Amino acid sequence: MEFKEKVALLRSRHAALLERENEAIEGNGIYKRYRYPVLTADHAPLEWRYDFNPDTNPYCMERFGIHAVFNSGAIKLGDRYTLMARVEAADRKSFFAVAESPNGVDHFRFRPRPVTMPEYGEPATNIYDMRLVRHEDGWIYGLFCVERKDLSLPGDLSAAVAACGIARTHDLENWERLPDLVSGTQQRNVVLHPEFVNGKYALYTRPQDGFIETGTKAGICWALTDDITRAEVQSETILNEQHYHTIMEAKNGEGPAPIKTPQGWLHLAHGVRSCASGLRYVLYLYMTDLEDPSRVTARPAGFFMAPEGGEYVGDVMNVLFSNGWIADPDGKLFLYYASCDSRMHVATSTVDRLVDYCLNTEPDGFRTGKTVERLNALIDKNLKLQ
Ligand code: M1P
Repeated sequence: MEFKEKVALLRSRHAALLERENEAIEGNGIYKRYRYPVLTADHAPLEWRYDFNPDTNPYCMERFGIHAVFNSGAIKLGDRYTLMARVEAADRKSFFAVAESPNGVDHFRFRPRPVTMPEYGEPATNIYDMRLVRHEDGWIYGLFCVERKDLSLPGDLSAAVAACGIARTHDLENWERLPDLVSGTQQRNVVLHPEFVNGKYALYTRPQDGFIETGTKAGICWALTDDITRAEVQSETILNEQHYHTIMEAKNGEGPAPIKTPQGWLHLAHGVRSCASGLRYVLYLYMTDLEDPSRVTARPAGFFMAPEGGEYVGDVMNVLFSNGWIADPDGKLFLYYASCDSRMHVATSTVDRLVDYCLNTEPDGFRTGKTVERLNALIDKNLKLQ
């Protein structure tokens, strides 16, 4: 095939993927999944992957491997549903790239270039999992994980340190990098609360004793900081803790920033447990008090979403992870989640439905007998209707 024909074929296949309409799948009444992922490595612009000069790339081969697109922050910018995707190159390095859609469920298209995130301090080995927050101070913040080699263990090639990077912007294009969060422990999954609390910036943190294990302060924590330009965790209180024989036995982490509802703050998080096939990541919801967001008011038992079908398969099997959702003014909710650190999906629902789910799902009783009691209560209720 001639070079020109090869390019034409690549372009038509890529256009067909970007133009493909998505289809909602009826589910459990709580949310609808969609047939196709909304963003994959194949959605990356062809100019990122090919050298289209026949003199320097006569075989028309890929010159830059894009491996995966996952764990995306989300925000509505004007009328565009906008994702801050974690794009992983074939060399395993992640970077951020913005993709936008007119309707939130398909036609996502990357902006022409990835984000060039300014460095802070020792340049990062890897950056990922941005949480986008429109804060009441007027800025859009991006909080993300910054990974650097653990220099205290020079003999261990995989030893790393995780910290929270902080940057702010108005357009997702031009970023002001602020100092990393100062914390006595490693941190991942740090999220900025969208409002001031007692005049301070409020953070959901996830302290960890090591790069993978969370250790002693086991759970999602709450911390206040006076100045986001010199953010520091001075004290952390546990907000949503891990628990034996639950979906968050091994660890958990806040998802995107919570959504304000009349009934309280609605939170999405991930829970992790160990099993024979490794770590299993599922999504769950909880709520906190409007006036005091450090107080949990609803804690539905179990997962809200777990991998299904093809979502089980990918780079890191058995993982659903979310760090982005968008609530429209009419209450429609777009929940963006990644499967297996490989690709991005959307599920739609409404804020009202998710609040209803939280307020009408009993908390975990931590014993099998309590689970059977819950089930019998529902059966009794239904039998009374007959
Ligand atoms: O591989 C699953 C996830 O593992 C980490 O999440 P956590 O810190 O909660 O264990 C992150 O590396 C995340 O990006 C990844 O999806």
